[in-house]
Amino acid sequence: SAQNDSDFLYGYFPDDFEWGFATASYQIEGAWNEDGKGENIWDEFTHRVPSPIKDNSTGNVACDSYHKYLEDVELLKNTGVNFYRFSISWSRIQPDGTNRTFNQAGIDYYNNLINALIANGIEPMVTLYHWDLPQALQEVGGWPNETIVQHFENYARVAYSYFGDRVKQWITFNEAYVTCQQGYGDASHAPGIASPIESYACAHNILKSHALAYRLYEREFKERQQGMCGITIDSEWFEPEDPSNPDHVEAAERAQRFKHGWYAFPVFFGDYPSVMRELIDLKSASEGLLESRLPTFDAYWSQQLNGSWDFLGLNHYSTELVVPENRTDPGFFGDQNTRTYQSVDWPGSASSWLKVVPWGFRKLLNWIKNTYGNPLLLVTENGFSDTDAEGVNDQGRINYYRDYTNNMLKAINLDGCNIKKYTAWSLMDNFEWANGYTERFGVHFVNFTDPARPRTPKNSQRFLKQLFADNGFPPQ
Ligand code: GBH
Repeated sequence: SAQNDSDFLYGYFPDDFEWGFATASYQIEGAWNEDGKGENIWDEFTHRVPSPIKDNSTGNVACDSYHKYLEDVELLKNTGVNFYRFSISWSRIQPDGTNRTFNQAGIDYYNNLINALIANGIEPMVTLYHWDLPQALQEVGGWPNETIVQHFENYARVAYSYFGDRVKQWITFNEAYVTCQQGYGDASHAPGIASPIESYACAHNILKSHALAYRLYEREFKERQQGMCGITIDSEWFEPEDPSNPDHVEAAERAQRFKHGWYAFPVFFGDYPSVMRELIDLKSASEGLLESRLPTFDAYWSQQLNGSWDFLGLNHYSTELVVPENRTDPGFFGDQNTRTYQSVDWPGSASSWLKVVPWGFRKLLNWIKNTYGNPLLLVTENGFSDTDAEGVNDQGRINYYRDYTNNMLKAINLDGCNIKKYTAWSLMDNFEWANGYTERFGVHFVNFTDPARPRTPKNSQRFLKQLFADNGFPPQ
């Protein structure tokens, strides 16, 4: 069956396939208040008392990549990558998030990093927004306030202008789902505001911001700089609990459209999935609301959004089983009329949500191919967590990478999916958001109790180095 991973596929990725690692500014940089950087929402969130973070930690120092970026470039070079995906800390270059402020030291930092990458033959891939909103913008309402859309376009212009001569891969947003659902839905992430309304408003303004940033690049930079701009959307694979039951199959498709389609349908088709529109409108009315909790795009915004991609970025980690369930709890989960869970038979990781289900990756890649017309897809994150206990002997991570990339190979070579890059999360252990330093995702071990933050290659670093060098799995 498709769910049987024993049929390992030997063979190679296409000749032009590229490999890299991803990180994010708040998770690695540290230097939270150095050289003119403004405060951001993760600084504010992690500094709350009592701490909302599992181990009470912060990203104040993290991997100290603000000072150690040349070492990071060495690690990348030693692993033989084609590219490096990192994100820009918005408040490092615009301390209050608007055109009223500008910080040359922040520009210098990213210029130095980009130049070091290029000097070592590593292509930079830049994410504009990986969750660290300037605090000043949060204080006027953050993503749910529409005025942010113009500020994001202005910020994008600064980034394209200063770095676009050398950066050819732009990702506007990393996982807007997490920004909106963890930031405003369950409030486990900054800014920690629980609200069934705000998460949809947040998504709406992020989508508009993406559209403006994409159109700006297309209009003023693309011809001269010859780069590409896209968005990274995260999704599990949603598998029906009982694939022979049409109601389960429909519920799984609904879950897939709510999670991935919430962001991707506007970008590919100019509007939310109709199943979201129908269900949320209906539920809003039955709650006695005068307007739907799901906002509407007018013709202008629909047009700006429609086709606002040169590639689709995908972050994928795990799979969920789905059953239909009539629900009345307002918000993203209740609105779907589904219940999801993970099988106890699936191997785990250090993260509660991350079960190892390699065949789900192949199914999701095929769903994307079929739903959006086989777009150019870049896998912008995929990875596995363990703890201090495993140290550098991370066989679980090796198994995960082997089996997930093998399913991607099947998706490309057997199913015809148009995938051109694979990005492993992550280059090194780092600040894992609400879970602090208790979960490790790196292929380099970082000692967070040592002020020098030494990085040590794990066994998985050697595994991926070989995979990258071979560009596949040489027939045995
Ligand atoms: C990605 O999120 C992020 O882009 C990256 O920054 C992060 O370090 C990496 O994955 C690993 O998590 O703890 O049960 O409340 C992946 C999506 C969002 C999935 C947060 C887990 C928390 C679930 N993740 N979510 S829970």
